[in-house]
Order: sequence, then C-alpha cells, then structure tokens
Amino acid sequence: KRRTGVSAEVLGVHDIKELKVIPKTKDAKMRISQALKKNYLFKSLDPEQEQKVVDAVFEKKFQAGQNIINYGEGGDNFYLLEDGNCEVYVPVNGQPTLVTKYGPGDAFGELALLYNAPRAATVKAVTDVLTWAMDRNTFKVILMQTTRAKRDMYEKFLEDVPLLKSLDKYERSAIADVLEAEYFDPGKVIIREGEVGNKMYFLEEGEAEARTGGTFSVKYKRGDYFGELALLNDAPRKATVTALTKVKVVSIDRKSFKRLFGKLEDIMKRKKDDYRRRSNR
Ligand code: 1OR
Repeated sequence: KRRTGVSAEVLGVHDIKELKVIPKTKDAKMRISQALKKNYLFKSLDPEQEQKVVDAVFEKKFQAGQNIINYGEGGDNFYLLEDGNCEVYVPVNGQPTLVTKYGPGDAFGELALLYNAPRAATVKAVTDVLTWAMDRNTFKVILMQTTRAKRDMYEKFLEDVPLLKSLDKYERSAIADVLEAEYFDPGKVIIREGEVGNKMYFLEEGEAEARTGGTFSVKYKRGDYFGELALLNDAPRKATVTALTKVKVVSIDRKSFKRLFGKLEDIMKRKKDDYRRRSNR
C-alpha cells in the first residue's frame, strides 16, 4: 500500500485503491491527460496516481456568466479548466474586485480543500466553460500531501524575497507550486552568457556571482534573483552566473513566469536599467 507521509487513516480518508471510477470515453481520458500535463500541481504524480485522477474526475460545464465557485461557501470540488475563460473576484471593502483570470490548463478551488476553509474567492465563467472536477476525497488522497508540503516548504523563503514583497500570500503559494530546486557545487556554472534561457532563478542557499565579458560583476545571496532578463526580453543570457559556494536555487519556467510575474515586470525592468547604468553599456 502507498503511504506518503501522513497516513490516509490520520486524514480520515479512503485509500487510493478505493477512489471512485467514473466511466469515460477514450477521447475524454486523453483530453484529461492533456489538461493534467499543463498544470504544475499534477507534475509530480506517478503513473498510478495519474490514472486515478483520470478515473475520478467528472465533467462539469458552466455557461458564460455562471459562477463556478462562490466566495464564502463550503468547498466541495477542485477544478481543472479544459476549455474557456474565468475571472476571479475577491471582496475588497464589500465590492467584488477582479484579482486574476484563468484559461485552459489552470486549476482552482484547492484552498478550501487544503485548509478546510470557506471559498476564498468567486470564480466566474466568462465564456462557456468545460471543467474536470475532482471531489474532495480524491483531492485529499492524491494532491493534499504534496501541494501542502511544497507550499509550506517555500512559504518562509518566498516571504524573504524582496522582489515578491508586493505579492499577497496566495500569489506566493502559486509560485511555490511551480518552483523546482537545483543544486550546484562551488565553481559550477548556473547560467552561461550567450545561451538560450528558459527560466529564472531565486537563490535560496549559498552565494553566486554574475560576470559579463568585461569587468562588471555582481554577487548574489539568499533572496536574490537572476536570469530574468532572458525571459523579459526574449534574449540570450547576458551574463555568466557561477556558484561561489554550495548553492541551492529554485527556478521558475518561462510560461509560469509570464503567468505569475506580470505585475512584477516593472520592478524587474527598473533593476535592468540599473544594471545598464552600472556596467556603462
Ligand atoms: P478556494 O477553494 O478558496 C476559490 O475557491 C479559489 O480561487 C481559491 O480556492 C483559489 O484556487 C482561487 N486569493 C484566494 N484564492 C484565489 C485567489 C486569491 N486567486 C485565485 N484564487 N487572490 C488573488 C491572487 C492573484 C488573492 C486576493 C487577495
């Protein structure tokens, strides 16, 4: 029997073998698999778990204008969006305020299930929408452990990252979901000037240094970031970054960067102008 961390009994849920199986066409199964691949929460599933998800989810359609989730209500399902677009509203001074949007491949409604809390936002279909819904029990058995562990693990670190100060807790959780850790020994190159870059890094442990062809160099310590320029400008790497000590970095891929860092681009661009001034280029 699979036991990852806390046992199913402690969580008061069924075993992975007892999850519900909702019959589906081959086509539906393929579409679900496709949708799962687009979302980071499902990335660490092994093939057995993935099969369980494909079996357990059920199709739920919503018409343009309908609410999928209502703020303040109890949580039943977690949703994976296959088709259509949604808007997310949170009350600010009693007024529903648009905070984010979802498109195909996005997933939502995990918070109420993770923390047994009321819905933290209203999610509204702005077009006709097709979702794959996962009931609370399946969510608990398959996704609860890994999602919570990763969010908890990175919560403190991300709070310490100056770039992310302006984000709220939920936005930092969404970043935690997509981070991937990498380790480098002293002297190893993390980023090489001139290469194509598809991710940006945050330094979590150790020290690193960036150098360009000339004399300009900059040191990085915990909480600093680098590798953002290639993503901001769709350009090759502008500097070589080398580990000075043993280093742990966490990276975020280009697609997640575009999705999650939109409102940070101005801050990063200002820093970019600062690089340019200091290197006189
Ligand atoms: P839920 O189960 O609470 C509503 O149901 C879902 O909306 C929630 O899970 C999240 O999946 C999603 N704050 C809280 N929940 C959010 C937010 C959000 N955005 C999407 N959801 N904020 C917006 C961050 C851009 C923070 C607003 C202050």
